[in-house]
Formats: sequence, structure tokens, C-alpha cells
Amino acid sequence: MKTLLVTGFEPFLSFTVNPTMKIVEELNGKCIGDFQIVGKTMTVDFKSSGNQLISLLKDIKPDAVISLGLAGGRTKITPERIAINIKDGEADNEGHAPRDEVIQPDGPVAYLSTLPIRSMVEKLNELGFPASISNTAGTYLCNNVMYEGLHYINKNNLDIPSGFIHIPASHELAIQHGNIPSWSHEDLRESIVTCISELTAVLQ
Ligand code: PCA
Repeated sequence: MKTLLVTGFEPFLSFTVNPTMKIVEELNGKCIGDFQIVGKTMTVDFKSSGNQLISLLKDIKPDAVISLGLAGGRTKITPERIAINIKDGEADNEGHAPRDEVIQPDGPVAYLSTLPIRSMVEKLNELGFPASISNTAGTYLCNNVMYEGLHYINKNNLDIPSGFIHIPASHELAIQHGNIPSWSHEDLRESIVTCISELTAVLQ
């Protein structure tokens, strides 16, 4: 049995709940295909989130990593293609708002996702879930965590597929927020299970 690390994030900015947190709690300990899932929630904190992910990689030694984040306002499931070496954004949950900073001074400009993002999108669409590849993970925490994970894996020559999937708001969040499109929580979770199944298929 292989181990899949699935990470989510706590609430942040004007988003009072984060559906990714609930999904990782629900998937933690479950088996999908060949994978046993370890689900973990990370803090929205530029100074520590990269190290949080690296500690999880060291402790859990997963065979693959899928990180999840909320993209409030998006209408589809969007596996990210690329993480860039920039952090720039509104204040995180610790009040820190980096401006035009690099994530890793010695790191490359960008890393490409090593997840099967095309087949994930195709499978989601086939099952009736709107999805497309996103060509920007932004410059906030999600991009930061995707970049730090791929950088660590690359530097240590690890053979671990890793990447990031942004998801839309859940209905619960949309009601509290007031002005964003949303999906049912069940469909969000089912979409992520579908992405995990696609990953297990390519790792056979
Ligand atoms: N989404 C944010 C950070 C945490 C989250 O769930 C982002 O897209 O960067």
C-alpha cells in the first residue's frame, strides 16, 4: 500500500470556512485504489507553511502529494500547471503581507506540476464535473506551498509526484460570504477522489 499526502488549508481572509480543510479531514485514513490517505490541514502563514509541508514530507515519506486550496470565485476544479518563485499578496493569518519577494533565492523561476493534470481534467469532465487546467496558482499561499513542495522534492531527487488543485467555494461558504459561486461539498469531495483515482492509475 502506498501513502498519499493530501493537504488543505485553514480559513483565511474573508473566507470563514475552507472546504479543503473539511475534505482532508474526511479523506484522512481512507484508502483509494493503492493509496492510503494522510490528510493534513496547514496554516495560512507565509513564514511557516513551506516548512510545514517539508516536515510532513520528512515524517510521512509519502509516495505522492496533492495539495488543495480554495480559489473563492472560481467556478471549476482547477489542477494547477505551474508554481512560480514569487510571494506577493494580502496579509496572511499572521498579518504578514510579502511584496514582490522570491520564495527561494537560489530556486528556479518556476516548477511544473508532476501530477497527471490533463487526465484529471478529462476524467472530471467525463463524469460531469466542470474542470480545466489553470495556468496560474496566484502568488499567495497556494502557489507558495506548491513551489516549496516541488523545490524540496527536486533538490532531494525524490521520485514523488506532487502538485496543487484549487477548488471553488462550497455552498456553506458561499452563503456566509455572500458573493461567490459554489458547489455542493459532496461534489467537491467526489472531484478530489476522482483526481486521486487518476493519480493511482498512472502510478500503477
Ligand atoms: N487558498 C489560498 C490560500 C489558502 C487557500 O485555501 C490561495 O489560493 O493561495
